[in-house]
Parts: sequence; C-alpha cells; structure tokens
Amino acid sequence: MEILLVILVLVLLSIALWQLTKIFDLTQVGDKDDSQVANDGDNNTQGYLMFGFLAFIYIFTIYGLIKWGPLVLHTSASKHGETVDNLMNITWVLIFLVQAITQVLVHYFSFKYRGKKGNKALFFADSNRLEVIWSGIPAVVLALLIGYGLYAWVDIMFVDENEDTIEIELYAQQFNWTARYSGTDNVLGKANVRLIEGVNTLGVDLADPNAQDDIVVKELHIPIGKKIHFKIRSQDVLHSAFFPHFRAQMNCVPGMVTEFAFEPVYTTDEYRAMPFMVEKVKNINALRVAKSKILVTNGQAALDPYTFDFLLLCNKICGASHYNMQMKVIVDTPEDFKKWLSDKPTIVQEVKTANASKPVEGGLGADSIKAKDTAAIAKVVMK
Ligand SMILES: [Cu+2]
Repeated sequence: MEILLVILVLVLLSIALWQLTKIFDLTQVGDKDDSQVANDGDNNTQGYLMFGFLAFIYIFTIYGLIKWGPLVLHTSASKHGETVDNLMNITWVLIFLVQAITQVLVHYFSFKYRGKKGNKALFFADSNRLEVIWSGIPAVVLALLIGYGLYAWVDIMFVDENEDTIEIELYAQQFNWTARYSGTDNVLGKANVRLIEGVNTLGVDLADPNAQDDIVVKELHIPIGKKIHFKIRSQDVLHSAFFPHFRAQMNCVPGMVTEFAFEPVYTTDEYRAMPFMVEKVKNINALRVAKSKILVTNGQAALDPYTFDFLLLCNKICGASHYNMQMKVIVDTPEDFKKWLSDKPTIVQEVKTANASKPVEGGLGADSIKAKDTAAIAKVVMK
C-alpha cells in the first residue's frame, strides 16, 4: 500500500512538472526563439539530462543490490549446485562489466558530440577493424560461456547406471507431491495410471516383484552425501519439480518419466545453523511477531514461528492451487535416514491393510455394522 502511494505521488509530481513546463513555454510566446528546431541551449539541456539518467541507472542498481541482494538464494545445498552458482555468478559479473562500460561510453559520447551550431556530422560509412573487434570479442566470450554451460549441463545430467544411488520416484498431481522409495532392491516397481485404486494412489503394479518393497510417503527424507536419483511422473498436467536450495529443476510430464539426480551436502540441521540462515529466520520471525500483534488485536490467532525447511515446489503454473503445491524435504544423516525409513509400511502392506478393513460382502465387519446403524438411525429420524 505504502509503495502504491509513493508511486502515485511520483506520477502526480511528474504530471505537475510537465504541466508547469507547458505553462512556462506559453509564457515565453513572443520572446526570442520559439522555433521547433533544437538550439544549443536545448542540446546542452538534453546532454546534461543524459548524465542525470546515467546516474539514475547506477544509483538504482546499487540501491537494488543493497536492498534486494540478500533475498537471493544463498549457499547451495547440493554438490553440483556450486557449478550452477559459479555459472550464474560469472554471467552476472560479465553483464555488470559490459553494462557499466557500454553505458558510460554511450552517454559520454552522446554528450561530447551533442549538437552545436555550425558543427556538421561526419559521414562515416564503416570500419572493418571496428566491426571485427565488436563482433569478435562478444562471440569469443559467449562461446566460452556457452561451452562452460554445456559442460556443466552434461556433467549434472549424466547419471552413471552403475553409480551407487538411491532411487526415488516423485509423483506430481494437482496439487500435491508423493514420493515412492524403491526399497531394499533399489528398483522401483512398474506403475500405471490405470492401476490407481484406493490407497494405491500412484497406480503401482502390485504384481511386479520389484514393487514388493516399494514405500509410498508424503514427506521426502534423503541422506547426506549420497546421490539421489529421482524418477519423476505426473498424473494430470505439466508440473515442474523444483528444489531451489539444491539448484535442481525438472519438468513432470504426463505419460513419461523424467529424471534428475543430485547429492545433498548439508543436513537440514546443518543448513539451519548457518549464520546467514539464522539471520534470515530471525528477520522473518521479527516480521511475524509484528504481524501477530495486529492479528491478535483484531481477535485473530497469532502466526506460528517460522523454522527453515528445504522444499520441493512446483514451478509450472498448473492450476488454482499451484502456489501451494509443495513437499517438505528433510536431509538426514545416513543413520537417521535408515531409522526413518525402517518403520514405514510398504505399499503392498498398505493395500493389504486397507482391504482387510473393508466390509466383507454379506458379513458383519465393523464398518458394515456401523453403516447399518447409520441407516437405521436415518430411518428413525426420517419418521
Ligand atoms: Cu504443479
């Protein structure tokens, strides 16, 4: 709201200035020079205004870096993330350098050669040497940058079949994520959308030997120091599995399996204890405390304190609740990870348990008694 007001004030001020200049122009009617052709005075004004604009670009850039710089993602939590960050930082430095040099030159020469009475523009057809320089340097720099990018891409995306990884399936649907662990055999059982039924929400083929030890969960735990090989599916529309802290993203496409592999290098606890994160959480909680005070005075519940967690987000606008499509990711020590996974039932067990609690046809299972009672009560109420 505050920003909107500031923008409104600036817009109104500009309109006021514009109108004042018009009035000023009208008062000058009849005075010496009212020609539409720019004179030396006009050219000087435009020249100095250009320098003003140059100063604005730099002041705004520096202000933006100080004000919003800390909002960007900090330390990468995956091994390959360092390469991604490196590539990004090199690109930023290049952009800043080129922009800093070219903008100064453009504005300086525009000022230096601004129009002057009696000066005539020089007709300059072309210079092969200049063209080679300004085409050659960007070409070489871009080729190097793209080369490094391609090398990084191949290195990140290549997963050696013989590599010791943990295979996990990520299943996307509007608007949630489900994970399936491949169990002791480290091979995911087959799955098909036609097999979706009851608790088997991923359509796992329960007859497949590889599916017998598969475990389906709603919270993703992964161990530190081990490469995790994600196989990604989608049930309905295009989604995108986005792990911002791990610098990983892959599309989830209905009808096909996509992949991504990365190795976490910090546990959730280690990442939470990093000074930058402690500071960030402190700031967020200070904002929450301030907001809670307003909420409480309005008779609403206060906000819970914020604790950092890695997240898996959806990065494709996939529908109305897209913004809320996320799953908590917890990086454990290998021991904690094993302990966490050890007491999870397999999908086969889950289906068996669900079937066992179903009412047997004609029998008096707990559920069927309940259903009959409800029907009887309903009849009495109707009377
Ligand atoms: Cu989505």
